Amino acid sequence: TIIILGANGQIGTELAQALRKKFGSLQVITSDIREPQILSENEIFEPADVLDKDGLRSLFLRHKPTQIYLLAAILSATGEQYPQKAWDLNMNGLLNILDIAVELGIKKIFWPSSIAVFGPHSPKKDTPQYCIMDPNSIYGISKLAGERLSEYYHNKHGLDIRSIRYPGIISWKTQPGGGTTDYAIHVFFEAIRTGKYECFLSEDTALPMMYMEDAVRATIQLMDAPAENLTIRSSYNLAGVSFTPREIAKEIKKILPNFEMSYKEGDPRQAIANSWPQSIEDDYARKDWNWELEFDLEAMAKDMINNLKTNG
Ligand code: VAH
Repeated sequence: TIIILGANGQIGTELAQALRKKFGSLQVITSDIREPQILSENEIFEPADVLDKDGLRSLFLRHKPTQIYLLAAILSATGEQYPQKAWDLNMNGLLNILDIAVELGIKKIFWPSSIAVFGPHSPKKDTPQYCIMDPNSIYGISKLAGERLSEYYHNKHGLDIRSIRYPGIISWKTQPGGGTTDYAIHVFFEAIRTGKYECFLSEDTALPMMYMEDAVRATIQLMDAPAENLTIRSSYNLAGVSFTPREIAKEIKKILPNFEMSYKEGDPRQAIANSWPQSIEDDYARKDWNWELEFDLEAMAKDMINNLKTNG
């Protein structure tokens, strides 16, 4: 079986659906500190706190998972409000899983990193896999430390842990919680709901993003890849598609001509965004596990708006 921790979040919700489809509902156990809003027949949920090591161990002993996805985390903007809590959850949650995975011999682990591992001295454009990394948000610092730990556990204990440095992820099924890239989702919801949006990032702030369908497909593809093909056990860069608020507004206007975007200055998320790359390179993911992006900005905007109109 597979256990997804932090399964009620933006990525967990859709990854759980995809994994249930691939392996069958009874093979996928979702877990979170909050109860899920809806649980369909045949879906198994177990409450768990990733900071409760004994609780995790007994959950794993009961279900004997072969794969674990650890998605419980505090994102960049919330992390700046509660740095201690973010460090504690992001670090100790990961350490608990790494230790129990080694102890119980769990076959494969997935843990997400982020482009937030880069910082002001990293190259801003086409940021390579290996370069100076000086993250200055507590979220980025915790992700970089987590990457080092993952590689360490792989080298030292042979743990098969796999990871992606996700760009900002855009989706319509579940709202994100507390990130800097959240504007690129809110803008769609507000465009449909009110026809306008006040953006908390400036119009020229370019950031790497990715549509959820691509993000889920990448995750499953990486988890399916033969271990011997993987040359990176810290975390793989994934480029996605880079754009600015101005560019996304223009794309939305093509479909919703009356849409209007305005900009609010002085939001603390701007400083976080300024410290991140504008675009990144993903040659290792392409080479090691044949990664290929499907959704560009235009395809993403079309699909978001269609889905929000019909299902939102
Ligand atoms: C955040 N969405 O904004 C996350 C993220 C690349 C960004 O990891 O905090």
